[in-house]
Amino acid sequence: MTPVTSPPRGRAAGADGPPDGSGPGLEAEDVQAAFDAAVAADERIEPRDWMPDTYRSTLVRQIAQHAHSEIIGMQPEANWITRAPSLRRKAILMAKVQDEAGHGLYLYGAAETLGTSRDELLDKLHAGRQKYSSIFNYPTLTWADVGAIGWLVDGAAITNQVPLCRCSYGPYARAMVRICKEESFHQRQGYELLLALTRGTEAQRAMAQDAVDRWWWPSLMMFGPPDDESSHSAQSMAWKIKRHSNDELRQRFVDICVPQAEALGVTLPDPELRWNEERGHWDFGAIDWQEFREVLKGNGPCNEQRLHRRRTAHENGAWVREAAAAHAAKHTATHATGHTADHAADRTAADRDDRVEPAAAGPAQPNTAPDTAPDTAPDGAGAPSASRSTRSRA
Ligand code: FAQ
Repeated sequence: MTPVTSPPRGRAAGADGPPDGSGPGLEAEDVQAAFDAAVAADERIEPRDWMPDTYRSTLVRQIAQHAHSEIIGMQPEANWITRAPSLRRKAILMAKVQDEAGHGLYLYGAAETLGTSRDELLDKLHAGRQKYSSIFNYPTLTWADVGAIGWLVDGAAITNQVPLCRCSYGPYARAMVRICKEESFHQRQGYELLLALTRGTEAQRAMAQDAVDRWWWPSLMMFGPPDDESSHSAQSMAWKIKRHSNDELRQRFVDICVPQAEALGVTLPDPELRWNEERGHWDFGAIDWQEFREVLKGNGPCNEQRLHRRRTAHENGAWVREAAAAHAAKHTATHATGHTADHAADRTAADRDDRVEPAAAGPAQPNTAPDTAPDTAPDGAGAPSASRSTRSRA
């Protein structure tokens, strides 16, 4: 493991106190002040840094919901893998669905750095105690839905998630860099799929339009409730977990989609859509928030089916987890009883790749994406952040 060259924020150099900063080095006000200063200076909070309990729990809540969305989100599109119209489309769709599983893994890994386990989070999902995105409770009725999901759902996901590449919590921000790159590809494949349909036969054009009609409004709901009903936004924005409000991102998404819909040759199902010269944005009609609330309560068209399928997949996968655990135990025992030259070489290579110290209580970092990448993310809005080694610490 790469040695930590500077002490984690919130712990005095050389102090042996607990990682919450309450040890021999610093007073509670000092660690809070160090945390506040780091957030104000746009520095990253890392797993071993002191952080307020509510910051930690907010992150666990959001990252867990996000991770659950990625893996539940595999279901609607996986529904079409066996019926994809060509080998090329099937290969693309399989790769996309696999990517979503990967996103779930990065995100569960990021949540683990906060001291929670993947098992615990999955138990909460399966018990209905944690949410996943409302969007995945709608059915995929035709092949065109695969295109509409790529264009609109992945498009909304990117609009929401690119700013998360600059989230104040390091492991989440770094996971988002890679996720956003892949989501960009997903969005383009959806657009290209719809374009093929709108340039096709009359029946294909009608199928594309019908899919857009059904996915447009639920996609706008993905951004969350309106700002005046968003319980977490103000605090999450103060902590720089969220960088923009729900309504700001929703508006950004509408502005991006209107010209794309025109280029595609589809109509967005909103008679109130019109350009507002004064605001410099597209005005759009009222969202049915009652429908959103019903979906969140579990009454969407597919809530029951999605959770049932997830629980069944988890139960059916028990033997894989047991086999993996047995393999890991065997591997650990081999290491304990004597290093072969090969094992030692493997370890050295792995150590070189561990760029960031893991959480004191949690497993290793979810990915090794470079720390600087979030600030070069596609929204281009990020100021460069201080690197771990140059940052001044409490
Ligand atoms: N669905 O106070 P706020 C994807 C809940 S990934 C369900 O505004 P916050 C990739 C919210 O949790 C899509 N629940 O909350 C893909 C809270 O409930 P709680 C997922 C929602 O956290 C593509 C309550 O309402 N993306 O699509 C929703 O500040 C294709 C009050 O709301 C993320 O998770 C909703 N739409 O803002 C995969 C991105 N909206 O916890 C497969 C990260 C709100 O108090 C195929 N998350 N709620 O019980 C975020 O950016 C934020 O969490 C928001 C919500 C913006 C979603």
